[in-house]
Amino acid sequence: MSVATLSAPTATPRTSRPQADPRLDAVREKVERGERLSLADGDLLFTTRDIWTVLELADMVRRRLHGNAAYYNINRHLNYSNVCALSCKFCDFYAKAGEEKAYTRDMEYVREQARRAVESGATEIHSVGGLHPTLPFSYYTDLIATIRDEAKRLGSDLHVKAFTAVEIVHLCKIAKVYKGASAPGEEGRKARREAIRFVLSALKDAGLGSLPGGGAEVFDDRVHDEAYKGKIRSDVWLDVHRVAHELGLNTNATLLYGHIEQRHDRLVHMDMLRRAQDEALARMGYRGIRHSGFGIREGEESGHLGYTGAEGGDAPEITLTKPGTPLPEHVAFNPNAESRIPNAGSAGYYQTIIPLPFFPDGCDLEHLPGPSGLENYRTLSIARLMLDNFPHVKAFWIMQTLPMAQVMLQSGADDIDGTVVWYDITKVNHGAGVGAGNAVTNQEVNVWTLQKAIREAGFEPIERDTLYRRVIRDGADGRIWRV
Ligand code: V47
Repeated sequence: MSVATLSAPTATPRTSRPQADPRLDAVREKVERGERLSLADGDLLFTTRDIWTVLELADMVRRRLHGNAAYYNINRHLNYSNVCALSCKFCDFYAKAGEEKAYTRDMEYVREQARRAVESGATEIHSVGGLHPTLPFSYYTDLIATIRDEAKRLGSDLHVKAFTAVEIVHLCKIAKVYKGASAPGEEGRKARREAIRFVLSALKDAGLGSLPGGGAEVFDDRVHDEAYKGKIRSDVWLDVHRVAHELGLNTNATLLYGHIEQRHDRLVHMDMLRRAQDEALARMGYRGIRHSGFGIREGEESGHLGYTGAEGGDAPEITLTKPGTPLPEHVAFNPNAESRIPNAGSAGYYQTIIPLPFFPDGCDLEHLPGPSGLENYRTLSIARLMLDNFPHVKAFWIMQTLPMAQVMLQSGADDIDGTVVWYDITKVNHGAGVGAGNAVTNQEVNVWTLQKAIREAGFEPIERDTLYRRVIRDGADGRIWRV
């Protein structure tokens, strides 16, 4: 048999797997056309036994957006304090002041971490903590300024991605600017946004570069009241990110799943995020269409978008998954490249969705099993399919594990986060290895391991900075970098 005969495409029959679900054909057509999926489509993707098609469709979208690239970064997590006024049921991180495990880092410690980060070639410090009841507002601006200053002193730069939306609202209270924010209706909302703007502006002046995606959990009031009562609700979380975008800061978003929420709650969460992103992209100058269809319809103005999660307004849909649609980061740093997107770079947006599987160990919901591996694959793939206007999907390897993250790169994810080093929020049990059976926070992998994992999964590893710009390393030891 000749080689030509071997490779010649014949009638290309579609593989018929035993579980193939013909109900997914309509979803496939929408994905192929780049059309926005409905919540009903999402329900089907969650309940079908044809998991392979779910993964395959997510891979199709992922490759359309990112081709063969898979991103990682060199970063360091810095948890500045675990002391927290809240006691969320899913959380094993928090401590009460005076408890043995409670800690709060001083500026000397912060400076030392920044120095180590620079020495390891890091481009980012990701810093979050509990809602500390007594630290003054100046602690938080000092924390950012100290990191930035130390990096500068060492002739380098560190992007500071810090404070979840929950912490930002706490800082509004610490800074005593949140009065009036609990007033009902528009008056309260206005006061809240002003308070958030005050705090974010001060943090930005100190050197804050972006907001991480934490604290979102699941945007559902029942789940909120049962598992994290006392935390901000979805409307406030979305408001913090909205104001950050207005100030030109990019942000991320998370979804904490696999505890007491329903699968449909995850879809509603995704829908609220993509509608908030419709708004953010419109602010940048992307134009969208109303309701069905996709992409940029020539001549149609996005106009004013009233939507926020709480107001339930009606923003035009803006998807990024149509072939040829430029990703925000591709125009944000090159404003001349795309005159169609006039405010790119001056307004922020959601960069990545990070589905976080619930870890039961040690928390008040410890009796729950946590999500299975298959559920993790499915949820991440569905996030890729539903969030058609999020440029990136991160398989946070710390929580997903590196082997699972490799498969996720083939089924929706394009990013696996970074070298991390210390991570205190969820710990790992290394059995007989590092930590000798105890849960530990030192969860570092080196760059070589990350690159190898990506290559093994069939992708080209691309080092990115926090804003998804390609990092170029100069010098013999590779510690000097630029974008
Ligand atoms: O908000 C807490 C979650 C989040 C548990 O923006 C838990 O790039 C699972 O937001 N089981 C913090 N999850 C982490 C986070 C994050 C991580 C990596 C990258 C980025 C980014 C953001 O961790 C919290 C909460 O949702 N969390 N406890 C738990 N037991």
